[in-house]
Amino acid sequence: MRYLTAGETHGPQLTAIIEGLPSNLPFSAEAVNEELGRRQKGYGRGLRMQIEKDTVQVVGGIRHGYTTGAPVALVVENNDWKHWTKIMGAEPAEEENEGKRRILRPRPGHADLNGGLKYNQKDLRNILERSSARETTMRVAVGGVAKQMLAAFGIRTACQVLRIGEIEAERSELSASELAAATEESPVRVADKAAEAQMIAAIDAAKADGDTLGGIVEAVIEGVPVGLGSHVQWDRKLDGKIAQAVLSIQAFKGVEFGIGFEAAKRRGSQVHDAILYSEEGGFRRETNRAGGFEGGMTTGEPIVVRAVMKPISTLYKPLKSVDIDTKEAFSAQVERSDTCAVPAAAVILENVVAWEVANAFLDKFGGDSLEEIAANLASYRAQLERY
Ligand code: EPS
Repeated sequence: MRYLTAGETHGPQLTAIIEGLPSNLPFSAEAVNEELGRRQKGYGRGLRMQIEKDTVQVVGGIRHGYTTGAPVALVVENNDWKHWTKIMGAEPAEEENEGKRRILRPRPGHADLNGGLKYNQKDLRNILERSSARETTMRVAVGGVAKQMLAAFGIRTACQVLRIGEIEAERSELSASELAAATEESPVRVADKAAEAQMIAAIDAAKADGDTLGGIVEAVIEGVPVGLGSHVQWDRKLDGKIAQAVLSIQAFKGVEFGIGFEAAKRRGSQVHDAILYSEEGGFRRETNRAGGFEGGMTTGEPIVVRAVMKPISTLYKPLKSVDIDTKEAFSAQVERSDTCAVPAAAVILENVVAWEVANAFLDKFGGDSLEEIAANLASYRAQLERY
């Protein structure tokens, strides 16, 4: 499967086309909207989230609640567009609007300067409109479809925030469905109430200082069969594919699986997961420090992916920058933005990983219809039992 997204943050709409979904997959727009709503929540967002009420429109590939096998096309309209029609319209600019809201002072940390140089744009709006994390709306819409496919095969996903700035939350070891329930009502998407209050205070303090905060988020995927991905070729290793997808999320700077970077400090006996066997349960692991992967393949234990989001680069007290016209030193452009989007980042991570897992699932059990995939999965499970 593959998907593409299109659309600008202040354009009329965002669009995604998903190619390769099997037919007969139950599809609920409500379930996609739930994911979109989860992404919009979170303490620390700016005014934009009060303008947008992200709702998906299905404009291809679904009929009467099921996929047909045709490309699925999804649209989310930007409510903010009505304020930007003159500035962002596709038609030639009217004379009085020419150059209006031109952005000339690139924000350090954003795509502004590199993009302006690369695409030879003297209005950096032509870069920031597309590099904006508004695009993650469609990653989540696409993930919302992937999650429905995974759910049809008993695979569940969840996420949590583990750190915002200096404040660390205690990592919850709950199962995916319990974790989803425990974090859903938290404004910072943590199960740890003490950390929640401290995180909110840290966001308030950063906002008062005109500054921003990043953090660490985690996604958990449970019920994944052993053997998704492969050790035989570098680009078939599923942990590698997930890492690439995760680092493609706006502002994400690092990724780890299981105990991750902690493995560098420990001896091997404290890193690897002992193998156990029982008649009823087959093979399993005593621990899951590997985060569900060995040799680029799933072990059958939950996939545990963590990622670092850097603080948002649009600062109300901006860093030094240079005007691209005059080359004079100036403060960077101040644009309306968020203080902290880490709770939303957790939802984005969960959905981006869900897509990669759904894709690997189809690679292994591929078929054109849900029934064909179910038959392939059943035959693989029977093979595992005979092993
Ligand atoms: C973003 C800047 C802000 C965020 C936006 C991402 O938008 P605006 O400039 O319109 O206030 O709110 O995030 C979203 C719109 C969203 O849906 O998450 C940026 O520069 O990346």
